[in-house]
Amino acid sequence: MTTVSSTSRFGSHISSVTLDAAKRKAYERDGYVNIGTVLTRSGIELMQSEFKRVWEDGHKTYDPTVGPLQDHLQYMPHLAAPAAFLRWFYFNGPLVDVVDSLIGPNIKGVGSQLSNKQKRTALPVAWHQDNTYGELSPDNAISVIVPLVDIDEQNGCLWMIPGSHLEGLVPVPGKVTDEVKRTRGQFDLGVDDRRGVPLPMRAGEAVIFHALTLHKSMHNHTDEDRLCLFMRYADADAVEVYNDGRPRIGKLLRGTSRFREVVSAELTLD
Ligand SMILES: O=C(O)CCC(=O)C(=O)O
Repeated sequence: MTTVSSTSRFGSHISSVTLDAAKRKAYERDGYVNIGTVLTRSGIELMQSEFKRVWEDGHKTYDPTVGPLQDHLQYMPHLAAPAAFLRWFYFNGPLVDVVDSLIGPNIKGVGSQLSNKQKRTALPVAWHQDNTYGELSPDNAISVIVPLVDIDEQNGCLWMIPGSHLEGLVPVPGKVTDEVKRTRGQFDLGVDDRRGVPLPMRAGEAVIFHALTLHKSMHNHTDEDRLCLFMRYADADAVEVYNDGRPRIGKLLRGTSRFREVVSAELTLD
């Protein structure tokens, strides 16, 4: 069992989470589990305001004709000055201990995004595994989504296929190059839609899911933007399969790495 608490300057904005035996079992069985509330009300509000500021800054040249991967996902700019809580939460927040207890003790941050499924958008994100895009090895990386508003089927919550992480990587029809991501962005993996279950969540909760868990999200039919944080953590030695096995560069959050470039990555970021 892992219990997390914080006495940092952001302590009043986060909630302790416990990965008890039941949640661990659910994660191992289903490939995902809602671990409960990680942001307090004040934390949600602070995060929403940082999210919106960074989002607006990054979308000055917003192009609604691009695919959903560009339309509603924006790489989280760790370096963005006005996003101190966002950055702290990703690097030092309660999720790091949870990940540590599942894949630790050596962990790095390997990607983070702001996910804004904008009001009345007609752009779903198709079934995929997070290892579909940018495959990492070992394949035990953990993705986390924290909604900053309540999410359900009306505004485009996640859908999951329980147990799909046990079935391996679904082959994609072609190489996932940056150009493919930019132009088509998504693949039809031939997934049986009937296996999917919706995952409604309350603002401030966190769902963790495995790199091989099939998931998707549908339209936002409401008049409010659907804001979620997306964060991904991996073993500190994880390498990029699609890139000749080179190490994925990301900030070392726990333990050590055999790759010097990981040990020295983003050292100045708190
Ligand atoms: O934000 C969403 O709706 C889905 C995001 C997602 O599936 C992902 O980033 O892997």
